[in-house]
Amino acid sequence: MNTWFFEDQTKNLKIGVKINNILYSEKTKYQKLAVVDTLEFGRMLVLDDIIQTTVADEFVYHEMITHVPIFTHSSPEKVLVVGGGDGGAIREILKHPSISKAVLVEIDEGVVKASQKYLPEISEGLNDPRAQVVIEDGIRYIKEHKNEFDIIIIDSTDPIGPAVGLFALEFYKNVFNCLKDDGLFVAQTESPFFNKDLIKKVFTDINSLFSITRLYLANVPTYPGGLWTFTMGSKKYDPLNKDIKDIDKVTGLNTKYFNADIFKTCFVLPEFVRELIR
Ligand code: AG3
Repeated sequence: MNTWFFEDQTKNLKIGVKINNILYSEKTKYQKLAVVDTLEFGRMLVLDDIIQTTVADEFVYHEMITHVPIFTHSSPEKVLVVGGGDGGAIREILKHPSISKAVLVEIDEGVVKASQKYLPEISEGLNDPRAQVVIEDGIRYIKEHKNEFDIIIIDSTDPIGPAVGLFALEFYKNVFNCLKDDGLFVAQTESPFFNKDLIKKVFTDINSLFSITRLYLANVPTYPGGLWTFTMGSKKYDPLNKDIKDIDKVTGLNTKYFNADIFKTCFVLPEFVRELIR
């Protein structure tokens, strides 16, 4: 078979992935969902024709969206993930023994179900007794919970359709209020090549609410441009002041991307990215 999946990464750029077969597809209440078996990246979750994660490269994104905020905080116990129905972020969070509760709020139950069935190596953390899955609109959940979480992780889709509200100032205000007094949050904030205006706006908005705002980078080969940004808003802890010797002492994380040196260097930005947040 010689079948290809294409994602329009921008109006003028596509990524093509050769596929073995389509394992599952459905039209959920919110979006088109598919799990596809690819030759290069293994199984891949696709929502509305956009690549969300693949078995081969998911570790980069899921390790970086979780371990960076967790090590920035001194002693997190309660973590909330908004979106991320595949469960990859929850799996990483629960590698930390200090975490007593990890709540996943995903709007689309179809994503959780398909991931549990077809992507067990990504979703396995959802079976942990410390994990709680809530099928609800994250925007509403955050509005209704105040002063509750040490860390919030916004593991959203691209800023189109239902996810637009997850990149809005109004939402970040509610995130601020949902966090404890020393809380912090991280959002995935897209490509520094193709989403410049979004990154600028999000950074400015977060910076208007939180005393510390930091942007960091990781390389995810299946995302547009590869280079990917994450933006952190923090009430008290600054990752730049973290003593990375503490990170080296932690064992058992079994990460493939994240380590103490990466914690330090992911905040080192190339000139064109610095420019975006100046
Ligand atoms: N969240 C989606 C990141 C955006 C990918 N964008 C794209 N391929 N155009 C990832 C969910 C993984 N838990």
